[in-house]
Amino acid sequence: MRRVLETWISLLTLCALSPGALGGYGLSMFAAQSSPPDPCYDEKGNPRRCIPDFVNSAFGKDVRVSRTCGSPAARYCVVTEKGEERTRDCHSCDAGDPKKSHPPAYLTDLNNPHNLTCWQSENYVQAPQNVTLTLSLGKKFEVTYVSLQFCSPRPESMAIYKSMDYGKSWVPFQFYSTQCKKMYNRQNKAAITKQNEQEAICTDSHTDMHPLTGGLIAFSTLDGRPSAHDFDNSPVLQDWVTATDIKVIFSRLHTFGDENEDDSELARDSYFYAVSDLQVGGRCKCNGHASKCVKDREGNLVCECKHSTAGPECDRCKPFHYDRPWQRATAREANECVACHCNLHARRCRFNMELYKLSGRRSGGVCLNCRHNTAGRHCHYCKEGYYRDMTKSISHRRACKACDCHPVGAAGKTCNQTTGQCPCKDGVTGITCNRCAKGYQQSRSPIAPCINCESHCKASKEKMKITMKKYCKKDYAVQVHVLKGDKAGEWWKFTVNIISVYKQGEHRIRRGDQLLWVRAKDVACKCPKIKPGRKYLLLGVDDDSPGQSGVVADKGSLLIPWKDLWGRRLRKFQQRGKRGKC
Ligand SMILES: *[C@@H]1O[C@H](CO)[C@@H](O)[C@H](O)[C@H]1NC(C)=O
Ligand SMILES: *[C@@H]1O[C@H](CO)[C@@H](O)[C@H](O)[C@H]1NC(C)=O
Ligand SMILES: *[C@@H]1O[C@H](CO)[C@@H](O)[C@H](O)[C@H]1NC(C)=O
Ligand SMILES: [Ca+2]
Repeated sequence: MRRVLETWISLLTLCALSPGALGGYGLSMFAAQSSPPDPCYDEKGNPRRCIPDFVNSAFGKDVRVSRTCGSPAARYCVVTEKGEERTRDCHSCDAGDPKKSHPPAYLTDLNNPHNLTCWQSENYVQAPQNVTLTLSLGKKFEVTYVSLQFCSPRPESMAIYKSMDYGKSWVPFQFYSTQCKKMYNRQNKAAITKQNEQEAICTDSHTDMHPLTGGLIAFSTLDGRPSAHDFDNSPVLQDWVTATDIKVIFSRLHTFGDENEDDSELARDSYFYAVSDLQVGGRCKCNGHASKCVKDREGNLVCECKHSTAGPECDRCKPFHYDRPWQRATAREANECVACHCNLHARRCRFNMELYKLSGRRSGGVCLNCRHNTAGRHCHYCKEGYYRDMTKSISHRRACKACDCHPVGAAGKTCNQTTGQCPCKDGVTGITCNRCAKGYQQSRSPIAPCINCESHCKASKEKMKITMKKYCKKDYAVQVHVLKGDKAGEWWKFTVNIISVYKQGEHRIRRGDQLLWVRAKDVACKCPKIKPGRKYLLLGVDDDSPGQSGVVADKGSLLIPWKDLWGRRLRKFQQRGKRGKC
């Protein structure tokens, strides 16, 4: 009977929890002789669902029991049936004598059918009859069955509870009673529908009297629950079978009405609970991301997580693998966690649901603290002030180079991210804006470091001829000998000797040494072109000189290398001018 039941339970388990797992485990058993392949990956290395072995997770574990016989030592009698006759076989339970003790350890020791070891409670006739067995599994398991093999008659009323939080709170798994309503306020054998799959039911199916002793109570967690065949897609049932702890409470003995007989003292000696084997069949819960559970450094049982998952149940993604949300593996999809794409420039990232949805549920990772001067969701471009070095891949540590924009020549510090081109001021060129463009002259002005002489000097193009018209237009006309020149900020200050004065305007010009002021810009563009040691004819307009004294020449002035034959011509102009011919 027991063997048949176990087979039935195992089959149910395998069908419900791991479709296809039979084949998988069969394969790995054959391959185990060489290096065992990782069941969490296929031959090509692709991730696939993997599940720890089905085990009796109660085996060898400590069970806390509220009442055990033997302290003090007490008599108990075992009733056996031979045909119609019942006989009593009496012994002593003595916790101090190993041969006569029935400790809780016998609940989960090796179950040898030829030498049954039984835990046993005190004797009871009246209430209180509650006896509690509490078992901690040490971590979350997906429990397929809870079974108890009795040495005594099976209890009349009994409840199985589970905890998912290490014993902080308990929820009922299953009730057994001949009086479901009275004992547990539940209907006998209530129907389970899709709406109440996570509800414990009460049943009297255990009350079969045969055998009187040695009977089995086995609760199959998924039996009769509609979504059991679609376990992968039923979070409700996945939750229902999950437990960290199991508690069994025996609430009423089976007394068969004996307690009313004359020999009640004798009857009392045979009223106790005794169990030879408590089993909790299931798999270490790893959500399809581990094929085994191991002890960690602190001695706690944990899943050996694969598929880039982490946590005691592989119930989250491991750090830096947040490109999509964590999911349980199914038979069809491994649902492995995916690393964020950060081009080797970030060590941390976070998940963003909005981006994930926008990407068509493909990618939602956002890199944090991009290093190596990169920026962006995937650290995939260069941050402000840096540009891509196209000779290196984007994942290279030196993929981004500083813009290095010239402090004077550039209009800003941010260059074009692909070309590295800095924004240059007018007339400035070069990647970093470090030189003047063709046709431009360096001016040393920080505002306009390069000036276009061509347009700047337009007015002084046809300068080499001297006419009466030109003579008339200007305020003054002098012959100068340039002695030396000095830069003075925006200006050049030339010391000149005024040789002759042909014309003058409001500003009086005397012969002899004078200062001649010319804008630096004009000198840079060579309009006028002026060199110390040479003599020039200078025609200009009255302008306020930047110094205390002197004349000003600008781009509108005419500064023409002196030719001796001009002396006579200018005298003529001078006389005509005086006659009012201008
Ligand atoms: C039965 O099991 C008990 C406890 O493990 C042991 O002490 C005893 O020797 C066993 N008896 C036989 C016959 O194997
Ligand atoms: C016995 O256990 C049941 C639950 O199975 C509980 O409701 C009841 O209060 C307990 N009785 C005593 C006396 O502890
Ligand atoms: C950067 O330079 C490239 C190539 O000249 C150009 O296509 C792009 O528009 C520039 N980007 C910016 C922001 O100016
Ligand atoms: Ca045992």
